[in-house]
Amino acid sequence: MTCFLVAGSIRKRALMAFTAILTVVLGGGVALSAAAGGVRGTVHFEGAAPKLPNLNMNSDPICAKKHPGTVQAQVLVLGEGNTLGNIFVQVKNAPPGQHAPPAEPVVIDQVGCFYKPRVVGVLAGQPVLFKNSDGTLHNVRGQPEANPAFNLAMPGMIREQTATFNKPEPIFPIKCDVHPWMQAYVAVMSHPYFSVTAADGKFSIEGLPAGSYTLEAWHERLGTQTQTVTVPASGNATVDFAFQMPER
Ligand SMILES: [Cu+2]
Repeated sequence: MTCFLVAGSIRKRALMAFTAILTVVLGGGVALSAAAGGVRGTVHFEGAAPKLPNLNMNSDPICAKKHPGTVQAQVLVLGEGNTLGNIFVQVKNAPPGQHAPPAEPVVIDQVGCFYKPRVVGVLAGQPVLFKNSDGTLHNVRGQPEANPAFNLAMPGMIREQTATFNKPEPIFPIKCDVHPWMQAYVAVMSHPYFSVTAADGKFSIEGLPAGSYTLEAWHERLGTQTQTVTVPASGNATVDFAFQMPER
């Protein structure tokens, strides 16, 4: 009887394992055929790069001490060959679908009296964790429109604060009233088809079914551009963007 139970149990477990494998194989297959491609590209700055102003952080000696040399404004982040960082790239006509927000927060640290990273995208309902690695007073003030405005005080001893934005909305600024040069940007998205460029200018948006999409690239000062791209049934489409100084 015991043997029968054990044998039955083993058979049952084997069956469950087989079902699990089948689910993974079939599930993976479905996922692969439904979301075969993506969009990749590089963003450049065209023309003579403007000289960025030096920041004076003497109003807070803790900040100033973290930058022994000169420290420049971070409005324009350029890489080798004038690739452009902090570009928020998103699909404007995202394929339909519900996207549960990840429990894992998007982290914005306050380091050297700058926000790192400066530009982030977050899914609606996904937490944003603000860290204070500086040991000095910051406050994190945001005035989104669809979501409630907020102002998180972060004295030196408060290392972490969390904010969650439940409604999608276009990118909005976050500021620190203590250090006026501190600025970050948060986009609250309804879908995960977005990417932010690092200094190398590269972006990558994965998991898109084949089709035609409008891509929007945003920069805090250089404006917004759109391009249409066709994602093939398998593989990636490539789209590059080039930003210039706006005409005054
Ligand atoms: Cu601050």
